[in-house]
Amino acid sequence: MTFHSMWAELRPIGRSSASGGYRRFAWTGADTDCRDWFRQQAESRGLTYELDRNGNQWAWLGDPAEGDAVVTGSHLDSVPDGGAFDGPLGVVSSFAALDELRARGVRFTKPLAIVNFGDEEGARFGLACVGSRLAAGQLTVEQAHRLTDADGITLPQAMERAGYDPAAIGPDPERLGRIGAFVELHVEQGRALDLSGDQVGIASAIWPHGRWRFDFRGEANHAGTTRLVDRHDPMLPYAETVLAARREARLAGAVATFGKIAVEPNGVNAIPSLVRGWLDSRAADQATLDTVVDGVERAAREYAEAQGVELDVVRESFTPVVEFEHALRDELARILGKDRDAALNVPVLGTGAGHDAGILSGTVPTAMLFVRNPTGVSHSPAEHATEDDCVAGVTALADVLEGLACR
Ligand code: HGY
Ligand code: MN
Ligand code: MN
Ligand code: MN
Repeated sequence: MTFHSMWAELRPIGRSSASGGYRRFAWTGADTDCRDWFRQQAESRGLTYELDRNGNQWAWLGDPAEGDAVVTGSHLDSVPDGGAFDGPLGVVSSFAALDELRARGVRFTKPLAIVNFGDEEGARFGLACVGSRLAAGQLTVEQAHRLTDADGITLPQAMERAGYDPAAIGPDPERLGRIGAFVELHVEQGRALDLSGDQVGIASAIWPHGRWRFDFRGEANHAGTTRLVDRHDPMLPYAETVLAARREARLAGAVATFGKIAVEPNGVNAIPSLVRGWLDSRAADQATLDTVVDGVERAAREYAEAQGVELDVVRESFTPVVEFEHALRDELARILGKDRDAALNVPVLGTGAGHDAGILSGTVPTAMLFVRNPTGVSHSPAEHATEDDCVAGVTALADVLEGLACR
């Protein structure tokens, strides 16, 4: 099966006909359809299909018990109205790269696996990389059981409703211990490759990033009869805090986004009692990230006080900086740079986007390959990569897998 035909098969799953964006949220019907697609791709290639205790899917060539496996893959879930490439490009490219290696007639000297990590985006339960965090022991079972979606459904309930047994979720050190290297191919979520004119690049690091919830509690009242001077309207300090986040990020050379809001009672003619806003902030280093978030919180408290509004700030998730292991990263550069002049000019680039590879990097040697995204747009239906660049990514991934698993 070619990259193109696999892509055509997967593409319609969970896609909105209105926007062209995706709604592949963890343990929903669209997620289950993607998982069925993954299993069908695995079994049609004679790979050994496995579902691990945390709902991550694995397709094995060779015996995992041998250890030192070379693993590739990514995720199939999406953000609300997300793009087609973020996640799925890595999974489809993994199967296509395996097909290419088989066509080359290579002899594998190590076990090889393709993985689909569950719930990478955290769109439903609010925490990114749930499947890989559970496996790596970075999310406890108790924390996982407390994850709840907007309808009050917990993660275990959602897993059960989707036909998965949540009883066994938890750390999977034995499985991760069998992995010698994990390489994730991902569409670039930025324009570095477009600007450098390269089709494929290698990741150097993932910026530290986190999510903070700002709860502004005011006083519900009638929008038509309450004098301005008598109001304790939480929408005002929230709005001023959004502007403060942009200001702090710009000053620090970082990024900060209020992309999600919940208002109670959320009535056109009612002054809100509660405005809940989520801040996503990321910076090239920890000190800068701290400066931005502290600055936003300080400003928010001043604005809230000025309106007689209470404020609670809760850090909901955080991922420290990930410096990908230099040895594996340089091995990829050597493999990919073989046809280039001595100065390996395969671009090496940092990213502000989080990935399962970042979660695993504390446990397993990990590396990432990026495929050019001509506009850099991601987490949007407009996300795009040309088929030519995608196929170049498949070839690069096949080269890397051959270099790592067929020595
Ligand atoms: O949020 C992220 O950076 C990733 O796409 N989950
Ligand atoms: Mn994403
Ligand atoms: Mn992703
Ligand atoms: Mn009324």
